Amino acid sequence: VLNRLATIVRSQHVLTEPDERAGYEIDWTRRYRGDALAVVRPGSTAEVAQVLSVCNEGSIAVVPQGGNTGLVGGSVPRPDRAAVVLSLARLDECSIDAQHGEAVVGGGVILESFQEASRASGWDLAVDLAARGSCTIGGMVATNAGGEHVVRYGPMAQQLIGVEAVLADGTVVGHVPALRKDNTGYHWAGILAGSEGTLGVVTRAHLRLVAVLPARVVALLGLPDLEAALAVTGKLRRTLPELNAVEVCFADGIDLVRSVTGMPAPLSQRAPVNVVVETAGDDVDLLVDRLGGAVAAAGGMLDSAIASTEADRARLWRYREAHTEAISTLGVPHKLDVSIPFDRMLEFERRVRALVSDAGAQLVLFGHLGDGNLHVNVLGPSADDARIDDAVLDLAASLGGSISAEHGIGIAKRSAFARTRSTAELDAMRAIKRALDPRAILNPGVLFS
Ligand code: FAD
Ligand code: 2HG
Ligand code: ZN
Repeated sequence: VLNRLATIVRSQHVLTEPDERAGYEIDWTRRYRGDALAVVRPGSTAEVAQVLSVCNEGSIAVVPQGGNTGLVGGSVPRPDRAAVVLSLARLDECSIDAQHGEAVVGGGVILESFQEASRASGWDLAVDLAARGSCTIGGMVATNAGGEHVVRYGPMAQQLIGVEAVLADGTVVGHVPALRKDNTGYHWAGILAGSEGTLGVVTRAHLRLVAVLPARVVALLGLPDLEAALAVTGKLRRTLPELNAVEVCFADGIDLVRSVTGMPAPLSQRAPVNVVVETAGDDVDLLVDRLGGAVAAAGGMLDSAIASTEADRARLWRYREAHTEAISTLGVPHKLDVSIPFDRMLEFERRVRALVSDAGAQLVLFGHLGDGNLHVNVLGPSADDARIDDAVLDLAASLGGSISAEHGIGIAKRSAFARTRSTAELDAMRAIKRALDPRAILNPGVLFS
């Protein structure tokens, strides 16, 4: 099989030596790891199709991998089943339609490279996240990535005009370029967004872009507690249509980021809760006035800082964006990305703190407050001890929340899947999986055991 794969992609793109494979076999968190039979790096949709056809014939498991920044263990082989890692990094072509604000982008294009190209032509992808230097457009489609601007523009699924993908047997589906309006049967983009590499390999995406907004303003608000932060968030959402992000982090998280980065304190006093707010529009002075006015009118702040230059904005964002990397310096975190209804958020915060403290573990909480999405990071329990994961996900589900807001199920959360999806829904999902991948070669073990 490896010889046949080498004929398709050329032998230099079939990596079999342990040191060549190593980086593809362990995930970003270092919690998940498995052996790859080989890493195969196709350079076109046709090559992906031929590779899958060969693997399907031999019932060989295939793990699609983009930037390997996923946080639920879905992008690396499972310990119980060796697999071919299909790296899509070479699918790096991109064409931008600067007149109409659309782009056809290869699945392996790195978000940051795409941002540079599209911004130079006056357009931007509405989804942005701190892993931008490594995550790929294909991975973002496959995980339906959320990120920092969901509050304004929605997640990746909402940016898709069309998707081209290769099914398990090598069949290519989806029209790319696609049409803005096309109601002819099932929408492949909708089916593939969030499918986590279990239904098809995303080879190209046709993206809807948004106009670059030349002016941006960021504020960091220091608040006494989460209740005050939620109250301010509601007021800002009502009064500022230009609201681009509403993110939250807590004093201990800021302390950790400061200890890792050496950054100074962001505000004159250490605030228990910190909210990062961004607005974007045409006129920076107007944005400063409007955000400043809205913050003053909202009240309840211990202190605040506002930034309009690029360097100052980046500095305020860093207190929030550096959380993930800073947490990893403390050990291998248990990452639980949950959505909570706004009216249960305070109860969730109180109970999750008690849960983690009772387990003798360390909690770092932060997230996308405007979307009701909290990132619960727990340090202490060993990587294979899932008790704290189960307890936190149970709590989220019992409050009407979701066990995954934006990172997906992967292998990390499959045992909790049934907590928020009915048996009928799971059966329907399995039926779709069986129809498109009858030999279960695509990312087996992800979503379903
Ligand atoms: P990978 O990690 O390679 O793969 C992720 C999943 O998609 C796997 O199941 C894989 O099999 C599948 N896959 C990858 N490429 C393809 C393809 N072409 N076709 C089919 N399946 C494929 N996520 C958010 O939603 N919001 C955030 O704000 C956010 N911030 C992050 C910040 C940091 C510092 C880090 C490390 C991660 C963050 N993430 C965030 C998680 C991660 O970046 C996203 O899930 C991202 O979309 C993964 O892209 P990737 O190319 O790295 O995919
Ligand atoms: C973010 O919002 C990412 O920064 C990562 O989704 C979350 O590290 C995490 O738990
Ligand atoms: Zn996030």
